[in-house]
Amino acid sequence: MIINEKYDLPEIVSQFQVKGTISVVKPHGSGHINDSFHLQNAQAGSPDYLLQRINSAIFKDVPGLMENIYKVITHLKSKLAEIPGSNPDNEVLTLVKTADSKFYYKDTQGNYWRMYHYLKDTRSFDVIEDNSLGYEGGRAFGRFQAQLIDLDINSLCETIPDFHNISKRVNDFKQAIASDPVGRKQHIQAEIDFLSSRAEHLIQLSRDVVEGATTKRITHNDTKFNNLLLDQMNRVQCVVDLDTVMPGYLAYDFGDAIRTLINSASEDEKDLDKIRLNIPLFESYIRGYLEQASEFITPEEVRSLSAGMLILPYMQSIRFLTDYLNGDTYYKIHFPEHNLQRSRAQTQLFRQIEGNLSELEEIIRKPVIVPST
Ligand code: GN1
Ligand code: MG
Repeated sequence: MIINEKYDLPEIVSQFQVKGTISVVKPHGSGHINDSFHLQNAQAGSPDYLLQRINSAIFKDVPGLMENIYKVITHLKSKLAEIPGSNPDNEVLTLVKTADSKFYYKDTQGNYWRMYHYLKDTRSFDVIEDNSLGYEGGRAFGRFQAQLIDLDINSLCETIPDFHNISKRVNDFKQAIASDPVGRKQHIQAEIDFLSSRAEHLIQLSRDVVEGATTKRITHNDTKFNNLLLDQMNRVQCVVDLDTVMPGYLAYDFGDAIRTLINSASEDEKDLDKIRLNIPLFESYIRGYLEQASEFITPEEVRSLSAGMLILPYMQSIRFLTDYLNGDTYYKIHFPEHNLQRSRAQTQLFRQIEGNLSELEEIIRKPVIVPST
């Protein structure tokens, strides 16, 4: 029934408290780090499941990570339970326990696994065209942060330390350039020079406007638009990918969401001319976001948002290029120069945002008009 070349999936599935009979297993999603499988249930009335192998080379403390996710999910569900008409199990992920009541299973090869209920009839988008989706996305990530505002920030561990620390990312980049372990540096001097030319300014910006001026909150830290599951009416149903929910800065969640949403092309677009800014989508995101965030966001945090918008595509570009220089050890790649192509696309996006920054900042400063419906 379930055949996979790498993993003994029937054995792994049997470790979890699964109802019904799993008949079909399909690889799922476009994540760069973990492996995901959709388990289809043959028994009517029993749920489908999402089985994930957690990449423990990257998430080094899996028990801590799963503890975080459990706390976040429990908190979000309790918030939704207070809202009439909401359905916590549809709108927040539900973990499946193992036979010995844990939230992860370590197989005999040392791989870590976890399982969620699969949310049927939902979809996600890598590239968005419909402007109303920007508003939906902004509302969803704003509400996510708002709902976590009263969860104790000290109760969560850092699943990846220094995740959005730009100084650390620049240092890693410099180290990769210096050691050049697979001899790729010589072909990408122009890319290295451009990125190096912006490093000091962005580190300073992060110190002055983000880390030095605002405090940490519980943030998502991977606010790609495709981490939102939409229902059949294209309304956001659920925020997913909770692996990096931990203390962070609002500016970086905002910047990472804009990075994926404002880009008219995909994250790894080869044809750089296709990478343009979708300003109406940006406008609708900020409207949805501030509508939800207005209940907690400070003036300093609003001022920090544009810094996040510059820093995140830049940081993503150096992360991809660092991995390219290191021989593609971090992100999954689908062809040999994939990380280089990703980095070039993110640099192009960064250049566009940098070139249009005043216009974008003007939009952030516009007063938010809350729609009547
Ligand atoms: C990784 O695996 P995925 O696609 O959820 C990465 C994010 C990057 C993203 C780029 C733990 O996320 O930080 O923004 O790729 N996650 C980790 O698409 O490094
Ligand atoms: Mg992720």
